[in-house]
Amino acid sequence: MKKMFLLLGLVAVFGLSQAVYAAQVIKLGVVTKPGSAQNIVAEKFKELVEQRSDDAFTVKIYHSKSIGNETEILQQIQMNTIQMGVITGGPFDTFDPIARVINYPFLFKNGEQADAILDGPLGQEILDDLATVGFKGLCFSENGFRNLTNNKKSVKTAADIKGLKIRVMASPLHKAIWKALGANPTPMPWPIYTELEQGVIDGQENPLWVMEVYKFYEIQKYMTLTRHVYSPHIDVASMIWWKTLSPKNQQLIHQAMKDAARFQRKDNRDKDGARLALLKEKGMIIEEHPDLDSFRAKVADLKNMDLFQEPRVHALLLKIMAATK
Ligand code: EAX
Repeated sequence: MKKMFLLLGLVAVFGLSQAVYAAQVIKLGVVTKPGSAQNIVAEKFKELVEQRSDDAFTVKIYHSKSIGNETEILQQIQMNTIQMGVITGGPFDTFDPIARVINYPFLFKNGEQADAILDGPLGQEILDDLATVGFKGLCFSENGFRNLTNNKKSVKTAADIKGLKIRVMASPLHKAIWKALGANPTPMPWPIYTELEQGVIDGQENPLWVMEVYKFYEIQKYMTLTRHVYSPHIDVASMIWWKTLSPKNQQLIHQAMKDAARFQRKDNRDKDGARLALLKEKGMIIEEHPDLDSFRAKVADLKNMDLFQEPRVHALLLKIMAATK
């Protein structure tokens, strides 16, 4: 009899602990590897959500292309196969054209200006619009200002770009930018080390952290600080999943992602000086003061292209342009 009670007791305690401690798992996807900008956001988010929810939520981070490229991750978020993602702005283009507005060349002068717009009502218009394609847009973290690297020659003016085979993200806008600049743009999903190493492409463009974390200094000789596009990540959740959460949990998750984004943007910017020094030390030949006016002139007409003709997309672009003048 005594044994029986003990057994029942154990079952009760075990059962109870299961009920109390069965955390809801949030699957979050990033395409990049640990140390990358996206992963820093994801890891900070995980830490904050688990801590603030007393482990009611557990965040499982899928990284390093373990669940596909960025377009494929977004498709899985739409279907709620995974719940969240920290995804570079570029690939959102093909889901919702409003997203391409933030990737417009030479739009933001610096990170602080980008923060002011993206954290304000204009950024909110983009986040809200993503609901039409199945995403809850939470906030923006950053990849950063993108710079050109290549293995053929030192690029000082836009004329030097002519004929270079440059890998671009899966984004019609990015393709149009490099076509306008005179390159031969080749869309290709991340990562691209092998293609650069084998010379399938001459160059690529990304923020400084990428050259360090992905060791592009081993395979790309020249870099030009073009800063041609400020590249945010859009931090999103599956709308299907979002609607199942209580308002309290929505608030907890939203705030944790905003805090993670703020943490990461600062972290990324703080490290850029040291990165430039490191890339020089590793032997990259860096053009720090290219003739950016020559770049601006070649992309000046993009806003009149078909890509921006949808009225709401065009209107938002003009509003952001006016606000960043
Ligand atoms: O963060 O595809 C790209 O060029 C992105 O910037 C990449 O995810 C690195």
